[in-house]
Amino acid sequence: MSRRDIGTDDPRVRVRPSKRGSRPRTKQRPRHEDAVEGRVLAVDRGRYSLLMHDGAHVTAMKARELGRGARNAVVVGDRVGVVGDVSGQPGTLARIVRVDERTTALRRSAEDSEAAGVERVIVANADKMLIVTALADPPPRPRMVDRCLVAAYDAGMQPVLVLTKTDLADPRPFLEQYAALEVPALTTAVVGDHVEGLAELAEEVTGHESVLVGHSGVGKSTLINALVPGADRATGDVNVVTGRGRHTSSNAVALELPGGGWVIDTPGVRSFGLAHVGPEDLLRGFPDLAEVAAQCPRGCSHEADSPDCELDAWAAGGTGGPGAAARLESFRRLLSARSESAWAD
Ligand SMILES: Nc1nc2c(ncn2[C@@H]2O[C@H](COP(=O)(O)OP(=O)(O)OP(=O)(O)O)[C@@H](O)[C@H]2O)c(=O)[nH]1
Ligand SMILES: [Mg+2]
Ligand SMILES: [Zn+2]
Repeated sequence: MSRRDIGTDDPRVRVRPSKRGSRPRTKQRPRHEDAVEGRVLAVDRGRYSLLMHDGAHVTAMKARELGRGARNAVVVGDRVGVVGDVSGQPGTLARIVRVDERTTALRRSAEDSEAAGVERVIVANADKMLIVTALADPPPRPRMVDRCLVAAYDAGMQPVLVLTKTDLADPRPFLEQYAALEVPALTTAVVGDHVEGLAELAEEVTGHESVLVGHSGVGKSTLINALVPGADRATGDVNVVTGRGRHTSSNAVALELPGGGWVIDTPGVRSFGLAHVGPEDLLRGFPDLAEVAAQCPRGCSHEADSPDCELDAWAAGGTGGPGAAARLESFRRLLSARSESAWAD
């Protein structure tokens, strides 16, 4: 078929029904029916570490036919079809020929110069996002937490707040800011060679696929090492001058939990571009508000100054119940965190 523009009236053209509807991506290639199933555990300079269905660890490259660029990226957590040498013997290289439909996709959009606006999937198929925040060293940055929450709701993941280093500061003031969001919250502290709160954390993640996100130095890899014996992820000091971590982890890695399920360690993020998230995407994380917002005037952005936003009547008129005002305020805080500069932290 030629590449000419055949126009949207042509029945062969499927108009994208919505951004959301177009998200899952399947690249079925019938001629690769012999492809075997694998899971992407790590990506390093064009080499993919895979765990195959039969337990073999295989290194693979991406077939050229899958395309290049951010839109065609194969990422940690992806389920893929692989052909070629899947023995896993040293020196062998298999080929990824298919990426299965994703259940979730954690995205961020680039905000710097030339790549600005390009949205990039960083982790696929995780169902929980552990937003890891240190209570001190580095100090908590609520705007970053808000931005992670937006990303989680947009991706369709269950967010969980994990407050680390409770040996250094009291978690209560921080937790109060998030009470209205009803996000589960856990606290941890490393005391000697023991992690307090580990049992609760293990319970939260067992049987799930969870991605840990947060600034450098908050203790993500420390928690992964505690959860997965033998994970041996490097951990690093927090710089005494800048109070920031040193970006010890440089790539995302999926690790299997002893009790079942997976955790994905990620490098510390400085920013979380959310230019791709609209008000309706965020509402997915607020089913109670979404129901009310469905009655809003067309195109309502649900912001504090939106004329005739139904959410205002709901929160002020008592129909939403006692917690409604606080919940609306939290929703709008996240809504505004979305458009703020990612570098505000
Ligand atoms: N006091 C205290 N220190 C902790 C705790 N958890 C982790 N740390 C220390 O914080 C530093 C950073 O921990 P990492 O686990 O490397 O942090 P990370 O989030 O993986 O950082 P990046 O890989 O750079 O993103 C290390 O020196 C840890 O020992 C805690 O609960 N209390
Ligand atoms: Mg790390
Ligand atoms: Zn509205």
